[in-house]
Amino acid sequence: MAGTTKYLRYIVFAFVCLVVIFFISSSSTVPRDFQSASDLIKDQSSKWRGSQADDVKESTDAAKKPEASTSPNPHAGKTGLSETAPGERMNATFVTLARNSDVWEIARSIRQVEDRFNHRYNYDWVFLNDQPFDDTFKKVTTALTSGNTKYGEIPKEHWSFPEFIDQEKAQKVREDMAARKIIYGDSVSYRHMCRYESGFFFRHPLMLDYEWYWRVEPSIELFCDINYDTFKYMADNNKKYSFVLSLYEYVETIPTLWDSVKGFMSKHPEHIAEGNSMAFLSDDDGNTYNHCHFWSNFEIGNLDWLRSQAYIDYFNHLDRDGGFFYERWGDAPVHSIAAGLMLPKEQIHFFNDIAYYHVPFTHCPTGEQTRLDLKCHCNPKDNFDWNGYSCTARFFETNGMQKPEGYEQNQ
Ligand SMILES: Nc1nc2c(ncn2[C@@H]2O[C@H](COP(=O)(O)OP(=O)(O)OP(=O)(O)O)[C@@H](O)[C@H]2O)c(=O)[nH]1
Ligand SMILES: [Mg+2]
Repeated sequence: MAGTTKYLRYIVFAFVCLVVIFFISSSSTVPRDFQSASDLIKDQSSKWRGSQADDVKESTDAAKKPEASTSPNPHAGKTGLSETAPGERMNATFVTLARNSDVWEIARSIRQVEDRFNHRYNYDWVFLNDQPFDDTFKKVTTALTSGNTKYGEIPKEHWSFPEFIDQEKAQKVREDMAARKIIYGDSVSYRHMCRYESGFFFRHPLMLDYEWYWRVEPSIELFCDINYDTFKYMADNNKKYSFVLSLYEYVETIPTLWDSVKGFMSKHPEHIAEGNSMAFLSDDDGNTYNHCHFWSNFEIGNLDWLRSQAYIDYFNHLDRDGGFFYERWGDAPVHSIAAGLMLPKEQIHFFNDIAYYHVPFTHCPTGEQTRLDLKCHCNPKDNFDWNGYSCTARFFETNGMQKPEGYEQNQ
């Protein structure tokens, strides 16, 4: 009898267990056919998905949640969680000239470029330096970029005094400029940098693989989403050079630059384009320079144009005249004058929709609807375009372009 009671107890206990298991499994929302935790996360997120257009935002949100990250890979999310833009890619790269000590400043720039644009396009990034890049620089920048990174050392002959430069004369200029407190006036490296950006970066072996470049400097900011391929825009619209900010050059740094340009124009009239932007550069049809230039810390441009015979002849002529060392010619006026004279004016593009900051100037798109559509976070009051020191109004006039809606309030 005692044995029967024991068996009965076992049967009742087993029955209660079965009832409990049944209730747990029928009230659970965990679908049994999921393969892994990531399937489960995907399913949960799809319940919140309203439309396809939300995909980018959603995956970004998921990336921010620590519980959604199951991978110990320090580069996790590099490509996996962002929506890649469909379509072909151009033969293009970002390019940055930097020192190892610029690492944290360039890190900020890269993060902004990736967040606002490149996480969808994954273009490559070429870094150039007159010294070897160190491991920290390479590690940090590779982790932040979504495309391939390449690191190049600049050949010595592109970062040193050419033999025709009189060293003593150059040194006296630096001392004089230091006494006159001209910014970077006493710096040798700044002069090598300006000359390199003017005449050599596009000829670096790593750059020879590409047709298009986008120059990025340390500590810049991008304030709006860029939802289209800017390189493809340039190609499709037959553009060769572009800018976001323009201004007047500091005249003390280029007293004889225009004389050298005039020498080039008379030696090589075949390189001067019909329908060029002389009216942007000069108020007296080329007799004098008005100092207007496109600010070259931002540039999207065509490398084949910079590698053309016309541009190389232009650079060599200027270089021989020695103003990179006997004055302090900047690559911004050098590039701008080249684009202004050797390209038909329609081939220079103003990117109103690329909102940009490099100390101390901001380009914030004129037009409220543009700023809202592109999720911009710049203050329109900071926009420099219609300020008296900007040359952008002149660019619009030269090109017969209508100034954007709302520009008057911005002056
Ligand atoms: N490798 C290397 N890069 C340099 C050197 N000097 C400047 N650069 C880089 O060249 C670019 C322009 O230099 P900047 O110091 O930003 O010059 P700038 O924009 O006229 O002046 P800032 O207002 O100080 O930004 C930046 O990308 C720098 O990182 C140098 O001596 N070596
Ligand atoms: Mg800079």
